[in-house]
Amino acid sequence: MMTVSMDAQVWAKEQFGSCDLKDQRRTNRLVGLAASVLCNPAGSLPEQMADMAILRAAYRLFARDRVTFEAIAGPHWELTRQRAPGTYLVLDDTTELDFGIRRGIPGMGKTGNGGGLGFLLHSALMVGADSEEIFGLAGQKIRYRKPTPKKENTTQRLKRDRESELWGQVIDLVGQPPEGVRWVHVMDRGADNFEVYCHCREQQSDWVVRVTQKTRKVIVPDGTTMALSKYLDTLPVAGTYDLQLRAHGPQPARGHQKKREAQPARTAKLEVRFGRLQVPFPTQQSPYLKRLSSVPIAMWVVHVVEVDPPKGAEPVEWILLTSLPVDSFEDAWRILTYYEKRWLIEVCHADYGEKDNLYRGGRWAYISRTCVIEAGPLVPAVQALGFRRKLMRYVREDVVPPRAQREPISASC
Ligand SMILES: [Mn+2]
Repeated sequence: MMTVSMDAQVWAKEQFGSCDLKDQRRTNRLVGLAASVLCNPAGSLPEQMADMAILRAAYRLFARDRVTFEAIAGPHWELTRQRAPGTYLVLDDTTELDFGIRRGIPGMGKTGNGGGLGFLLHSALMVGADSEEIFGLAGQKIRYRKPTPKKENTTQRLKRDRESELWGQVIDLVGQPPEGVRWVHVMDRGADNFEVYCHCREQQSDWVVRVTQKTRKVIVPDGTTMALSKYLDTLPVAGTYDLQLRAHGPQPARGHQKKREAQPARTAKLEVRFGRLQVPFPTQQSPYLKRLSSVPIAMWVVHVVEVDPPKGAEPVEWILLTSLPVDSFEDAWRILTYYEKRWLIEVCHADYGEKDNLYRGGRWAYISRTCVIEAGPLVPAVQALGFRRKLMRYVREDVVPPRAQREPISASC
């Protein structure tokens, strides 16, 4: 029989003790379950539960109608959002959880290139702006991918519900910051979408977003409209810095990341530029945009690009759009440090990936099939909360993930 430490029980009570599952006994069971999960966050559910009776009880709990993803994780999101005055980063990202095609779990959607079954999980992880402190998840949303219609025009596409709306939905779920608090949503290329900026504004939140299309049209300070790449060419160099890049093997294309050839380690010389611009209101509008006033949104752009990359190497380049004013190299530098924090959400999601074998462990076949099915979205919710501590340990013990190797070694302006 494994023992659950007092510390884990205190934590579990704080995070899950106020979950409204319409029966206090269910909440108590959930608290006990979460404490066990926390003691072995990397294990599968059968490994985390002390014995078969407790494991069966866990699956029975998950099978209840009232026990939903939101009901379990909601109080934790709420706790995360209660912050003292200051600036916090909200790192948003989507990951896929694949439960395998052979398990035949009904209600799941296609994952990967269509070869898996599972769902998309979009998470908002709240971290310190000037520290590596992790406060927890501020909101999450699950989406089951549906087949997209084969023949449709832009108008039809904008009318139906789209996967890209996940960003805005989670921004709305995280909501407006409390008095004296500033939230900066830090998002990757998947979020470079006018609707995302509108959601941030509606929630009185700031953003840093990596640009997808260099060719996107922008309105420059003198009022002319041009391609973003053209505008970047006109900006003066504000400063330079060196970046140590690790060697890496060949990487296949994944998500919105392109295929990469193997590269030896190198020191990249980077130039930093910044400027003001406006992103024009789209000509093709979704029903959501039609409700808003059709004015452009003023932002700043920070451009970092490697000069003289070695032959055959893809130059390092980041183009970031932000609502935060950038008037100096120091301001641009701060925006870069915000974007560099994204490795935290990537590690968080990689952790879910390991959970692919949630129900392996050899014993899951003993459990009634329905229970396993119902538990699908719930187990990751519980695991996610245990994850916060694991991540804090990574930070404390200085376990450096690949992305953090991109630390600047010197800067000048
Ligand atoms: Mn992403």
